Amino acid sequence: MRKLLLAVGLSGIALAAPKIEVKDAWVREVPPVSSMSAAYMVIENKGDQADKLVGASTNIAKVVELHETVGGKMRRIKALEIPPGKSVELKPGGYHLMLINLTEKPKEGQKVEITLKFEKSGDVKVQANVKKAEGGMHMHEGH
Ligand SMILES: [Cu+2]
Repeated sequence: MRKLLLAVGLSGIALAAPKIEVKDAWVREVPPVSSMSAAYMVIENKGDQADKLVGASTNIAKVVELHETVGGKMRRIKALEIPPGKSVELKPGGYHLMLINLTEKPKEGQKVEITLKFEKSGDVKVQANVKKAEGGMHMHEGH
């Protein structure tokens, strides 16, 4: 009986895992005077266990923060949960990655490398296309 329980327990651990896939990643083109930009994407968890986005880095900015926009204002969040079987969209007016202290200004047509850090899945690298976005964003609120 004890052996059976152990086997069931182990297979349960082996099966429950997040499976992260990222698509449609893009970075906002910004005017040369801007020191900040933002990155957006769709993060899908095809696994059967939740994961959390806990941080990110990029080759064009010194600091990347996770932000959410609430009532037109941005605020920093520590982590973004990606539930199993669900997609979480990072988009203008919602969740986004804030690229702070740009070392290079993203230009339309360029590709930017972003490394996402997940609590369970570890590092996930994505290539983001730089695009022009319509409308302004409240770049400096909350900073
Ligand atoms: Cu922000």
